[in-house]
Amino acid sequence: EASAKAAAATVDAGGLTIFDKIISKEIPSSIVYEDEKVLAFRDINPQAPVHVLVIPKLRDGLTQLGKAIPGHAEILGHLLYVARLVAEKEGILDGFRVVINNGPGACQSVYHLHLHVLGGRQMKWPPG
Ligand code: DGP
Repeated sequence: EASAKAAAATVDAGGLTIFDKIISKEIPSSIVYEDEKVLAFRDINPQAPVHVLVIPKLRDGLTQLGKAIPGHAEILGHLLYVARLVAEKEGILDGFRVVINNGPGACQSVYHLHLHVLGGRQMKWPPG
């Protein structure tokens, strides 16, 4: 399953992704938080009782964290702060994890930067 996902993971093609349709609301999602710069919505395939994705509305070349440049620092900081707001809203401030999968080697499947906010159960370490 995991290796199939890694094999199927597209390389960064730079084109539109499913998240563009979620941002435009063409595809419905369960929105947890939204402001002018970011959207947070529940993952369709949750890996924990709380599993929320936080994404920038404007991808701006930020298909993955490894492509970040100095001009992305502000939105990267905002995304991380919103992860904390989501954790508070979801009642998991005492135990949550923020994950960014970068590239095929980390099973990234959608090439629009996203933070996973996970919690609501005991998280194990090391992660898989
Ligand atoms: P990653 O493997 O880090 O690229 O995570 C991509 C996540 O996106 C994955 O956990 C499933 C989620 N996802 C993919 N398509 C959709 C969708 O259409 N709706 C929602 N809510 N989540 C999606």
